[in-house]
Amino acid sequence: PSVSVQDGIIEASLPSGESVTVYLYGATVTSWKSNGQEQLFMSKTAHLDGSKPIRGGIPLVFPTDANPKLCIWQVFGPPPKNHATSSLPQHGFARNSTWEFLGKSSSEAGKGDVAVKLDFGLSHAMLSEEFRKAWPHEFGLVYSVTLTKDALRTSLQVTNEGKENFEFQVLMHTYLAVEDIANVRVKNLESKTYIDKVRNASTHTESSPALAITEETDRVYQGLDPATPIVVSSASDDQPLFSITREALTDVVVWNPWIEKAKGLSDFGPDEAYKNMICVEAGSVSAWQTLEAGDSWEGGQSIKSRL
Ligand code: TA6
Repeated sequence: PSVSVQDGIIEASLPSGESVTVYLYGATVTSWKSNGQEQLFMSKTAHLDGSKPIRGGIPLVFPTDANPKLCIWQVFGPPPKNHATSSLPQHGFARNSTWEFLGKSSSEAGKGDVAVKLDFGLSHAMLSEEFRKAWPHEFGLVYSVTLTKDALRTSLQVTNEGKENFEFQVLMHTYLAVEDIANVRVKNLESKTYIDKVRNASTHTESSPALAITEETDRVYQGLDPATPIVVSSASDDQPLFSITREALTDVVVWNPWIEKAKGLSDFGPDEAYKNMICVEAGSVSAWQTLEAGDSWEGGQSIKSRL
């Protein structure tokens, strides 16, 4: 495998041609190419200069998914009293902080395949003054991005380096590239409970074995078995496009802004690009993970593409 580090951008590629690109800004995966194709969606008007979170790839949401300004707490239940995250920006600080590249390692991935793993770190001391004040807990994050021939894995290790417990949420806000959202179905959500953020955070049970996206969709599916793959498939030939398994993440958010919301997002472009993406986001967001002082937690996702 080869790895290059240039201007805060780390690129790794395998002899078989797959490649991944990660920006130190937010430790954001911005590109994953396999079978010669880009697998992740990136808005044409995304800010790649650190001026705002990157609209595409895999933004990392930590320590909270909620948006205190929109009083969205009712979606995930009221935070613990005077919760530290209530003055953070939407989706927390991880995706708009500059991480450090801890290094790379390659290993045998079995069947003669190799894997290349890129590690990124973020700690409390590295945060901006504003974020340090807003979230005063000593912590360490190690985010690992692992590329193999047929999968991309991202996993996050959270360590509480302080003297008190803290609560957190985590979400891997993955933008998957699709040719036409009208031809996309999401499988293995049937009979799962979800919170519908488009319908006033009401709770529903999924009735469809193959969910079609035909309007603005913003749903938090809860309590899923992480080992059961969420499959994004093509309706026309029922072929799987992506298969996502998780570890220790039991929620999955399905999001598509659709027409109006896409127009309303200044860094989502072109407007019609909602047709070329679907966010399937592995996370732990419907409750708060408590991490005791000195403890660590790890969770992640593995995405296979064009199986
Ligand atoms: O994960 C779904 C969601 O929270 C939506 O509610 C929408 O806000 C989307 O993420 C984009 O959020 P962002 O903060 O990246 O603009």
